[in-house]
Amino acid sequence: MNIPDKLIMCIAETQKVCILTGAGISAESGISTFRDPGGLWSKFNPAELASIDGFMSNPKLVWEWYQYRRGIVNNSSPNAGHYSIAEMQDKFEDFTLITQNVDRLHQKAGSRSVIELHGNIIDNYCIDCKTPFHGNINSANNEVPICEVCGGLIRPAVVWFGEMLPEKALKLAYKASENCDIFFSIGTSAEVYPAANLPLVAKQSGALTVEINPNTTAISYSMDYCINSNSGEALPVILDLLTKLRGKK
Ligand code: BV8
Ligand code: ZN
Repeated sequence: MNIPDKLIMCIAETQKVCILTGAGISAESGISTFRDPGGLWSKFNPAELASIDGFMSNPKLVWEWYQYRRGIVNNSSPNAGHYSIAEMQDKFEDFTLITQNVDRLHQKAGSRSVIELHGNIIDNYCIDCKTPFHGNINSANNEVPICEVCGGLIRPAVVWFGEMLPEKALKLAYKASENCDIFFSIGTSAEVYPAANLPLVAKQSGALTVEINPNTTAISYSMDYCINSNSGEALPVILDLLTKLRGKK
C-alpha cells in the first residue's frame, strides 16, 4: 500500500489531528461491521433492533441481540489499527479521537479521552429513571434485567437510531473537527448522521482530509487523500513513517 510522501510530510509537520473511526477499524478484531456484505444490518433490521421503538416493542429480542454482541466484544482484542492510534496520541500537541463504535477497543488499546458519539455496549441503565445498572446481566434465560430503584427495564448504554447523541460529546467532536489541521475518517461508511457531518465540517474548516477504507464511501469524492486499505495495515505504516520522519529532524 502506498502512503504518498506529501501526506506523510503534512502529518509530520502538523500538531492538530482529529480522527473519526467507525465499525471498520474493529473489523480486523473480528467484530462485524454494520453495512458490509454479511454485516450486522444484513442479518438484522436496525429499525427493529437498534431503536427505542424496537426495544419497547420487543425488549427481550433487543436485549438478547445486545447480549450476543457483548459476548463478541468481550472476547475481542484491539488490532494494530487501534494500537497505532493510541501511540499517535502523544505525537501531537492537539489530538482528538472520536468514535462511533461502542466496543471500547480504543480504550483497551490505550487511547485516552475517547469521544464516544454512540455510547458504549458495556454499560447499562434504567430506561425510566436512568439509574446506571451494575447488577447481574447474565440471567439464565437472558431475561431483561429490572431496575432495582423503580422497576423499569434495563437497556444498553448505546445511542439508538432516533435518539439524540450525548450533547457534550457531539459539541467536543464538532469543535475538534472545526479546529484541526488534518482529519482522518477511518473505517466508516459515513452514512450515519450527525457523525457523517464531521469529515465535511473539517474540510470546510480548512483541514486536510484523509480517508482510510478498503472501499469507496459517501464522502470519498471529497477527501484529499483516500487510502484504500485496511486500517490495521495502513495505520502502522503511517505511524512508522511519521516516527522515522520526526526522528530525522
Ligand atoms: C440523531 C449504536 C436526532 C447502536 C448506532 C440526517 C440525515 C439523514 C438521517 C438522519 C439525520 N439525522 C439523524 C438521522 C437519522 C439517523 C441516521 O443517520 N440514519 C442513517 C442510517 C441515514 N441518525 C440518528 O438517528 C442519530 N440520532 O441524529 O438524533 C435526530 C433523530 C431522528 C431524525 C433527525 C434527527 C443516532 C445515530 C446513532 C445510531 N446508533 N450505533 C448499536 O451499535 O447497536 S449507529 C451504527 O452505525 C454504529 O454506531 C456504527 O458505528 C455507525 C456507523 O456505521 P459505520 O461505523 O460507518 O459502520 P458501517 O458498517 O456502516 O461501515 C463500516 C466501514 O468500514 C465500511 O465503509 C467498510 O468499507 C469499512 N471497513 C471494513 N473493513 C475495514 C474497513 N475500514 C478500514 N479497515 C477495515 N479493515
Ligand atoms: Zn429505574
